[in-house]
Amino acid sequence: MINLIQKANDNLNRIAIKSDEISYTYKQLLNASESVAVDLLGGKDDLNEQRVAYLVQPGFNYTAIQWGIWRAGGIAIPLCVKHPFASIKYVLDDTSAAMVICSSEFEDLLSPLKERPEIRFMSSDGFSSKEGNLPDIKMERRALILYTSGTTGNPKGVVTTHLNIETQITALTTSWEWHKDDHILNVLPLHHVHGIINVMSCALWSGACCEFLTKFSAKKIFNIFCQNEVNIFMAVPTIYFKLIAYWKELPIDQQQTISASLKDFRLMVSGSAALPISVLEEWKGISGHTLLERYGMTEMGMAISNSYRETRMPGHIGNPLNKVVVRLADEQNTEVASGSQGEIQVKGPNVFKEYWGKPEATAETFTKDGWFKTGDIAIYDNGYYRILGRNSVDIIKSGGYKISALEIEEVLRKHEQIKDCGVVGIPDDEWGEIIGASLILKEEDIDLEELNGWLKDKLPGYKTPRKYIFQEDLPRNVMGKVTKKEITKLFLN
Ligand code: MLC
Ligand code: AMP
Repeated sequence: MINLIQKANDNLNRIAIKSDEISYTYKQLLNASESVAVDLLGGKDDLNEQRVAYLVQPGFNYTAIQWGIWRAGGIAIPLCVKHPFASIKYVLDDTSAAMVICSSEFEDLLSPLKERPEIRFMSSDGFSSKEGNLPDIKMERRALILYTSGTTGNPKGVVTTHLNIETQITALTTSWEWHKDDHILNVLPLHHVHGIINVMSCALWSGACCEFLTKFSAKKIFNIFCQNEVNIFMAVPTIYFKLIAYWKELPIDQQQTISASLKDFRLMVSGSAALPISVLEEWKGISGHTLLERYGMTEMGMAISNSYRETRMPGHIGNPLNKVVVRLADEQNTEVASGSQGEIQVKGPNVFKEYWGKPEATAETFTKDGWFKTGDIAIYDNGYYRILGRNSVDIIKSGGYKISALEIEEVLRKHEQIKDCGVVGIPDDEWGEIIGASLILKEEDIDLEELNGWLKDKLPGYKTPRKYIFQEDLPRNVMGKVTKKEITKLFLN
């Protein structure tokens, strides 16, 4: 049996999940996930890695469905609750999903797919209590597909096995000393590793409680903190920025109440994007905590982390986690001399198996001797790794989401008034980067409100350009290649 699920038997009467103000025990989670598994199996012995996608808000049902898919032998594909139909359809087509589970709020969105005979639709509310025989799942089997943007246009499905996931979880539960009495608040989306692995699965592995807030709200987060149950929090830098901004506007007595609650936390973590030192310092002033910054990626979970007990070095990401081997390499994939900068390359049982259905892309992302090439450039500096940037200008990180400039350009070029375009990330204090698009128009004018409306059903909000400029032609180098840095400069002027 999958160890993460097996371990729940040690904690049957403890609270596993709190969502919508209801608490659920590990026993309820085991029972509910068994009912899901039996329904999905529908009399078969094993789903044998059939892909099962689910579109459900974070909470008890989400977790029961994910565990149910795993217990039935399927591969779980969490869909993003903020995605428009086109992005969801892309994932279902790319994975040839056999089943889709969705909650009633998303039924209308998915209704065009219901005519497809090859997909079985199930309601997330429709799992009646059932018991049955479940297959024995080997740890080497595929467990999860998460979609991530890369340097090629469309997002790729990152496949991890149960062993990859368990390694990713235990690296964090040991390093950050998770225990049964921990209580974490999840405010992150559950189609990415930050929410799924670092928050939810680490809590469940530890017999701890994971509380869910489905929609980000600084006010609600602080209200929950002030109930003095939560003792761990993890978020992207943008969320800390937003919490700081909200706190600053509060009357002094409320600020003091919040700060007093925060002081009792055991651990506060930031990751998914570079943590500005100004945010780290302001948060320390409010909470008394030096945020623990760590570094990871969908393809490998967390790889490098500052220490739980020792000094946390601002502006640095720390040292490799348990079982993760890290090196810095040059463009020929040769390890660089100590003190030089290079691409972070990683080996270990935490590293993913493959990009779904893309053997060439998988092969390209590993060196001949098996190192995973992250694309992130770093230096080893005074005993800690420090990120310097990325080796591609076409990857943007906004609000902790990884976004491909090329994917947005492909969509923009389909607009009838746009002849060409160049999309870049513009540095931004709140979002890390915001998306800027330089447009070359066929006609003289374009209605930007109309353009943004047109984009709405093609791209999720976080992939939508926030700033536009107009040019006669895109800046190019002597080889004719668009020079993105020149476009970025125009936005900064
Ligand atoms: C939203 N808005 C943006 C934006 N996203 N503006 C600029 N850039 C963006 N990226 C605007 C909207 O237009 C809207 O504006 C307002 O912000 C609120 O929009 P929303 O959609 O309701 O956003 P909100 O729910 O507040 O989301 C903000 C957030 C979210 C920070 C909570 O971006 C988020 O959950 N980020 C986390 C992503 C994550 O988990 N990444 C981990 C990947 S895994 P208006 O004007 O209408 O108010 C990974 C590996 C690792 O990276 O190491 O962890
Ligand atoms: P994703 O593909 O969404 O999993 O995002 C992974 C990317 O997020 C990494 O390749 C890094 O570029 C970035 N990232 C994650 N953590 C950090 C961090 N602490 N500092 C800087 N960048 C980070």
